[in-house]
Amino acid sequence: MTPTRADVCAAAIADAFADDGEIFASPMGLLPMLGVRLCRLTQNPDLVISDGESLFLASPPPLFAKGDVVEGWIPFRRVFDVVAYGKRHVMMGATQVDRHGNQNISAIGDFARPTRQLLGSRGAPGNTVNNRTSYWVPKHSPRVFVEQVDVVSGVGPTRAKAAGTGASRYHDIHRIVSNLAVFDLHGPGDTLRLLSVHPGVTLDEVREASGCDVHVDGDGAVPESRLPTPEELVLVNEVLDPKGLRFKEVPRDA
Ligand code: F8G
Repeated sequence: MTPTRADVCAAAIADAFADDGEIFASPMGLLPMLGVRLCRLTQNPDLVISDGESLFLASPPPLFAKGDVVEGWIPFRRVFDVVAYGKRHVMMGATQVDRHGNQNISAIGDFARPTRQLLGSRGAPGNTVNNRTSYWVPKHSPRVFVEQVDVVSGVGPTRAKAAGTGASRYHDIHRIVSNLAVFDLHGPGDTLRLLSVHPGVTLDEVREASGCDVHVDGDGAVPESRLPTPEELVLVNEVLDPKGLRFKEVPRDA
């Protein structure tokens, strides 16, 4: 089985949850859900997963399929409790994400008269100051990776530190995974740092697709994101996503 770009993204997302231990994983979106379920079946069997609505599941079902064994109930009001005490790693989307790790899912343009109204900030503020938080970007482009977001929904490290220990003590933007590469925020001054480019993607392509500077450590040689193992490929293709739903988000021929 030849790994596709979507499979590489799923493996990169699984790696982002690999060292979390027994916490509540909250993937928002298709590839994040696939990567979290892959991680639960391979690297982190202690990861607590849900059906994305209100049920904790004993084992990860295929994407959008009903879970067979329910372990618990987690309605929205209880999610807020979990958000408050932090045993959670959420991977949200990001309509915009900037060089300082701020995320926008709220609106585009001037807040008083936005050119586009989006989802709203939802759980992003509380997530980023209380829990480990990661982002998934299915279409890496200069309008997503920007110098400064139009509205701060998810808070980056510099703003969290400026707001004081209440906002910075548990702040942990862990990974930003896009269809081109993997990043963290350990560049100079807590800025975007390129960790790996997906196989077939060049550093120049990442730079051209980013509307802000991207820090690269050392001499500029960037590792490649790892390929999924044969076991992971079987799990993705035959167990978790046999219908190939992941290709709706990251095309098979990417
Ligand atoms: C743009 C851009 C851009 C898009 N720049 N323009 C244009 C300029 C585009 C379109 C138009 C629309 C804990 C918790 C919660 C909960 C818990 C508490 C959360 C209870 C749950 C509920 C709650 C947050 C989770 C996410 C989703 C983040 C995304 C994407 C999308 C696409 C996939 C949904 N850069 N981009 N445009 N939610 N969002 O040309 O213009 O804007 O664009 O954690 O909720 O309250 O708290 O959305 O947008 O993580 O992932 O936004 O609407 O389809 O159509 O792409 O074409 O109309 O002209 P979309 P899209 P036009 S945690």
